[in-house]
Amino acid sequence: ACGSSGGQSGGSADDGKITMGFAQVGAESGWRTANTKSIQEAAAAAGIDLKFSDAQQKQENQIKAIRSYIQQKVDVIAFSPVVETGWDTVLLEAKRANIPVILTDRSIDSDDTSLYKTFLGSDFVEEGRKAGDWLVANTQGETNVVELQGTTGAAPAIDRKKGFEEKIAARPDIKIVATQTGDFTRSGGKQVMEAFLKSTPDIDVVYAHNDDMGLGAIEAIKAAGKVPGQDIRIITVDAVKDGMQALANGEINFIVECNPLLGGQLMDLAKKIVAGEEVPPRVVTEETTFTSEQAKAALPERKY
Ligand code: GZL
Repeated sequence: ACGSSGGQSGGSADDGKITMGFAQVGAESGWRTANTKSIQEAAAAAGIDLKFSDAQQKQENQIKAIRSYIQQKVDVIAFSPVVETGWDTVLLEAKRANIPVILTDRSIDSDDTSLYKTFLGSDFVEEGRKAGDWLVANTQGETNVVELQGTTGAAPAIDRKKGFEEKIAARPDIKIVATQTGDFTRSGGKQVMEAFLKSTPDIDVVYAHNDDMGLGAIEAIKAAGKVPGQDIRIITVDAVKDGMQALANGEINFIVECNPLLGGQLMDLAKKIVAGEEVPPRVVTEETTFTSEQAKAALPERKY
């Protein structure tokens, strides 16, 4: 609609369609590509004109993309903040341009909650708790854990660590003996695991903040002549197809699902916001966990 459709935004679409600017983190993992596919398909299905950018996991690229959407006077901006901090300035510019913002997947730690209309995504602390609960229930005695952290400063990395540590605190014999970021990528997970295998004796368990780093760790463990899933057990988060296949094969022992299919809910929220309707400030994604047996059963109809 010309001018501001629904009175809520600076939208300038001339055909009555809502225009959304989406600033994606990157294409670093299987989860991310599934998330992107969900958003693009849902926009098409909802008749929303989507402008999309890939920031290659760089915050400055996301900020540039958001600024360009403001210049283009889109009706609504949505993005997944690569890290929690450093967004207030650009989100204030969006607010002054009267363009509503939706956070998806990852959140920000700003005190000013007027900078965005809602945050649609998983509870990452709960995901870490689920991983910790499984380990507490499935290990006895001294257990040395090495942790492959997600991107430094990213909400899922901070919170998955927090939830996991909260649960293993109950067991002093479970210790994180080494921890480092693998930046959510397969190559990052492999490189860090190679270093851990050289520097850290007696590794019992890998806790990887996503499947892709866990899959990289598997390559390093095999190259070191050990059996992943047996000599060194592996817990990951996401439950993308490649991770679920490794879980079904017994190379990964437990996966906490992190659902990337946020596209449909995002478009519904965007339509409501542009129409000037109220939306909840927080929408938590539905998700579960998988053992090896459950992965075998779920794989055939897994969408991503
Ligand atoms: C979680 C998402 C994380 C995934 C990773 O919602 O932000 O980023 O767990 C992805 O696979 O890179």
